[in-house]
Amino acid sequence: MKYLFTILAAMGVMFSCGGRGTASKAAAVSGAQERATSAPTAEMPSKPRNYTYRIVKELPHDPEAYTQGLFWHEGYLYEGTGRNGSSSLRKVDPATGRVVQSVELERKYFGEGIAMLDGLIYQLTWTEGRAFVYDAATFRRTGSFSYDGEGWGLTTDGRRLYMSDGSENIFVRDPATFRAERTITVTNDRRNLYYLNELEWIDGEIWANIYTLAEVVKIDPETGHVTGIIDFGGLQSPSDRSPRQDVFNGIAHDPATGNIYVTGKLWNKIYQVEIIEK
Ligand SMILES: [Ca+2]
Repeated sequence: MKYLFTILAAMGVMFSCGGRGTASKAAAVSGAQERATSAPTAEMPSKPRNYTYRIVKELPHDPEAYTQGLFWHEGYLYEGTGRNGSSSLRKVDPATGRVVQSVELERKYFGEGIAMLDGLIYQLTWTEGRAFVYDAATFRRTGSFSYDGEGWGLTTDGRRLYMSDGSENIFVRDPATFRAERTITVTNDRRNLYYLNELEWIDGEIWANIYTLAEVVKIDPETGHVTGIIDFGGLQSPSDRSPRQDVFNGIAHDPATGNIYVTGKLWNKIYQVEIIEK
């Protein structure tokens, strides 16, 4: 029942805000409803731990940035933005929110998740089946790969790329070829978990936004089991909300400090947060 409610809530958000909701997304919701009735997998994980958060610091965020990818590297936030005609890769000074380096995507591309590995930045596109590769220092495009299906979130463990496509699957890809070597199917203690969106590799686990929810799940990359659920409800104060903003999206982690940052599409702030077990 709770799952049905979640699906209905997701549909409501999708069709009311119009963000990236399309006919294909509606079809995905319908498909997920059908799959939700299928039998659970044989080996069910234990119940995930529940977490909440505390805001440590509020940072400025460009309210025109439709955040689709976010990571931290050596004192800067890197952001991939979406929508046709306003998709970009940008390097941002976190203290001021100023964009210090950027490159635009051609109008036909809708930018999605980003990740940095071995001096290169990879950027997905939503339905165009193309991943762009940039020199991380110059933002010069050095190549691209094609892939099947949609591109949503992207992260890395420092060796491989981990990519979501809005389904319950995360694909482990070879950064040299973009070939999918392994598929991680994400499950909690009751069912498969769909709409995995923006990703972040944190301390040996994959953290994933669930599309349309202010919720992040922690995933064991070996088993796909959800080990924890972080509820980010109430993150924004009412005065920080704007009528045109879209859903919660974007997780970044600074491995040097352990700091964690989250934001949303067209939000005016990025929040440094501490995660607390309930
Ligand atoms: Ca991220």
